[in-house]
Amino acid sequence: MYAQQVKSTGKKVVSLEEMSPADRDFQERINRGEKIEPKDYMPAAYRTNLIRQIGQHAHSEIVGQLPEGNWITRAPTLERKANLLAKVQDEAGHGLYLYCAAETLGVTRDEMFEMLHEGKMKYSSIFNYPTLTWADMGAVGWLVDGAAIMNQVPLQRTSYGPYARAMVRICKEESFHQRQGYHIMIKMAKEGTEDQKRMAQDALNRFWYPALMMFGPSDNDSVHSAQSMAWKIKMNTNDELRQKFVDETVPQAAYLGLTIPDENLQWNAETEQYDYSEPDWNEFHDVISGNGPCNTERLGARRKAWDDGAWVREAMMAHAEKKAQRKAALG
Ligand code: BYC
Repeated sequence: MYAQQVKSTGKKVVSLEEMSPADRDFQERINRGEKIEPKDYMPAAYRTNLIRQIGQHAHSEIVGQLPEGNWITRAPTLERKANLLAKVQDEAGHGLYLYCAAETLGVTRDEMFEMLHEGKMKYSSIFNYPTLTWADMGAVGWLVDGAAIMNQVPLQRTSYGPYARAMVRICKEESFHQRQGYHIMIKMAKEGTEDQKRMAQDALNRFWYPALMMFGPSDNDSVHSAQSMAWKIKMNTNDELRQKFVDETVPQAAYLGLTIPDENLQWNAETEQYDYSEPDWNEFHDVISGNGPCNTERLGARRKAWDDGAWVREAMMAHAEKKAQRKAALG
């Protein structure tokens, strides 16, 4: 289904001496911490790489609505329903800010949707896992939004102005998302019945490794990290952020009285970090190649939404055209 899998770009990061004068000026601006704005000069590969990352990020937000949307009608209380509804709406908003940021680079939203629907652009692997119980809404908020924040807070300092600014608001909202998820976990794992505790542990068992995979392949296998970090499109490596996530999440699991499903997890006094088991990278490759548990369903839902919305897009275009004609006729 996905045309692109993890593969090497085969390109090395070019040194300042090897760059053209324009590219050197550009790199020096980045090194000084200046923001790059849409009309500024940028190397073609910087533009392409940003469209790839921002576009995939936008798709992740939109596809990310699906596993949670599934639970809105089944939330246990009116308050939980309102919170979940607000979270899912926020994710639509995040997608829109990000599509707008990508559009400033010269790609249209229709083109990005087409690439998503044709499997030429990815979305986060995490959304190809099913949400089986209400406890999964807790685990998704706690772990998935927790991982998203860990990755996105540094992106507020990314070199491309429109992307950095979009991330500021997104991060504020993600923080609410993480807390609503953790609160569900507190209710179920600490204050709930035995059945609810079991459900919370089961959700943690199923979402732990997929959450670790959200940070991308290990640094040795990351195709884009070196260049993206030189351009400050990425501020940290995949492994750095994954480690930070583990270190912050382990005490949270302990507070909940839940066990992280990793026998090798232990504090390392020397590195002052937790040692942990890596996710199954074969599974990661399967999922991003289109063979995860829900890939067909998720992409099918997005394609259907696009097709079902065709009449709305046509009606809006016809209305805009009529309005323009009327304005022209009035002189
Ligand atoms: N899933 O060279 P690498 C969220 C791909 S959700 C799928 O390390 P990069 C949220 C990667 O695209 C989180 N594919 O890549 C929404 C590349 O393939 P292509 C979304 C993945 O870009 C709703 C290949 O593997 N967040 O926010 O340097 C509710 C090689 O990887 C994944 C963002 O998108 C994956 N997990 O690093 C709740 C943040 N990992 O493109 C939460 C912005 C890797 O060459 N993005 N791949 O075909 C990033 O920070 C980076 O793009 C990544 C990957 C860290 C994700």
